[in-house]
Amino acid sequence: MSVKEIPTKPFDGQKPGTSGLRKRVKVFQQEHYTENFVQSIFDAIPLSGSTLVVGGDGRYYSPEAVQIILRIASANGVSKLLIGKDGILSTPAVSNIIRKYKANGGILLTASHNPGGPNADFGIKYNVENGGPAPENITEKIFARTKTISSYKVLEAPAVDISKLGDTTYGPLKVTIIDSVKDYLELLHTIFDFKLIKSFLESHKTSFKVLFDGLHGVTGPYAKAIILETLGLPASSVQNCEPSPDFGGGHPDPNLTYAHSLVDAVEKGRINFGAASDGDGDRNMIYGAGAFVTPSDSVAIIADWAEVIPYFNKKGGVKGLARSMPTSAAIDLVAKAKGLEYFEVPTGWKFFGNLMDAGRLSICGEESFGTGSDHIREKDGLWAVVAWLNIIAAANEQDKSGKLWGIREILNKHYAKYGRSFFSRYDYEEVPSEGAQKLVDHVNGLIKSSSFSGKSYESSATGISFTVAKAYNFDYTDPIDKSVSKNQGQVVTFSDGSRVVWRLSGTGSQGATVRMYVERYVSADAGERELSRDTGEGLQALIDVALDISNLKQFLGREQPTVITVSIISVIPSHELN
Ligand code: G16
Repeated sequence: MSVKEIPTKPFDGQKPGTSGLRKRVKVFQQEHYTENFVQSIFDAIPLSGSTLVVGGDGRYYSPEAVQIILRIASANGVSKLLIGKDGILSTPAVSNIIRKYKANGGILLTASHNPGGPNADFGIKYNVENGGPAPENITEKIFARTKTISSYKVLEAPAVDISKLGDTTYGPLKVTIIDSVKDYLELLHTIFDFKLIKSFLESHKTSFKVLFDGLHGVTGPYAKAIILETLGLPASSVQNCEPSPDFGGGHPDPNLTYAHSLVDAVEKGRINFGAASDGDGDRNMIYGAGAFVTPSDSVAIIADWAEVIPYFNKKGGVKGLARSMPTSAAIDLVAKAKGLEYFEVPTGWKFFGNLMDAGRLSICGEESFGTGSDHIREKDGLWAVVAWLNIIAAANEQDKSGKLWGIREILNKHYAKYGRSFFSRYDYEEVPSEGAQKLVDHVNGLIKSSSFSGKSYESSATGISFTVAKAYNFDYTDPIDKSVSKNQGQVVTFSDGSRVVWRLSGTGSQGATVRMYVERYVSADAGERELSRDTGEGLQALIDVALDISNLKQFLGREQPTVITVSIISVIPSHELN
């Protein structure tokens, strides 16, 4: 076996986005394209002699990419690769394995919730030794290298069989093919009260139904191990749990638009507890019949109930809480009530890592269906699902009246205590980049204008008006390493405390995706009627005003968003759902 140096030329646009480099499969399949990016990782970070974890969501082009990494890693002096069987590892599983086996980092092959298949998306992400996504200073180094690369090194050798567990060598490189599920399952057992959850589910066999939808992503085998084998639920409690390279032709994004297989089944079967995860298993959606939990509420509720989750007690209690900037402030209220430190970081899980490593952050979340804790350094879809089951089981154990506690009861209790942040996100996917830039420029113009603050805007449909309080670009200084991230979203706040944010997504693979986030807080004393309004109703006036201020429809040429994240609460109490 010999090492060969292959000449190449830089490709434009190999800049990692919010979470890695994501492009169409056809882009990655170009000669030298994937090799250039992988070699740039090895050039940018000193990885000779290191141990790395490799795995991903099994999407189309993953097997080829694993072999490319094997060839380049061996030629660049990496000493060991831990590879998930068949190249499969969920994103949280990779984070756990990096930490558990003290690896130096990992390469994740995923475009997360983006669709897969020959005409869809692929992605490569580098994670560092704490198990989290590489921070910006490292992704910038990788990007800089992609712009100057002139050759890459490969080991000339036949492909490695990654379908068999065990050890092998590849030139000087040691390779271990590992079980994709085992370590992750062991981790969850150290976190949750599975005994309590199991006993609750057993004693409510007929009155509390559970359904998990894997959306044909990577979580299928993990979910079966947890929901069927560990919790003993019937096979009908999981669906779409066979991972497929094109996610069964679907869009593996757990929201109300793309996870309709879950929504339909939950509504049809009046399922009390439904949940879905995305392609690579780091996102989650919690949805019971008639009760959708916004991700912003979900993390706040998990934080509020944290003491029923054994992990946090073992760690001496919750240290601090955090959310990404566009996420609603629901979790801030929990932090204040509990006297905990809390943080607002830019969008991107990587921004939570330093705070966790410093022991200042235990639970955090993002409106983009990401929820997690410091048990690893990625968000964790199945962790959130089991956390909710743990909370529901504990709520039922605490209430001796015989009332059945489900998602809706937990939500209502939370709103009655903390008030409710009505929250919605409008996504305009794959719009022309020029239009998106015009919108950004226009809002920047308003931010700079001295007459913007104090100006009132009226929603013509409702007659309700909002007065601008503040307008700014969100900049962030990391409290630990003091690194600065500028222009992380444009924010307008109003005199009643409502807020609108515009941001360009960093995870799209084509054109631009504009996100508009709207939030309106209603305090607990507004009463049940106000607090249980449908989100559309609660937010319509603010949405009208946000569209008006940004001139969005005109700049993007879109009447309607591609996806709307809303929350709905029906009038059906969960004890009447069976
Ligand atoms: C990634 C990041 C998240 C971020 C999300 C959305 O998630 O890990 O932290 O919130 O993208 O980012 P954007 O709004 O820029 O599209 P994932 O699940 O795609 O890896």
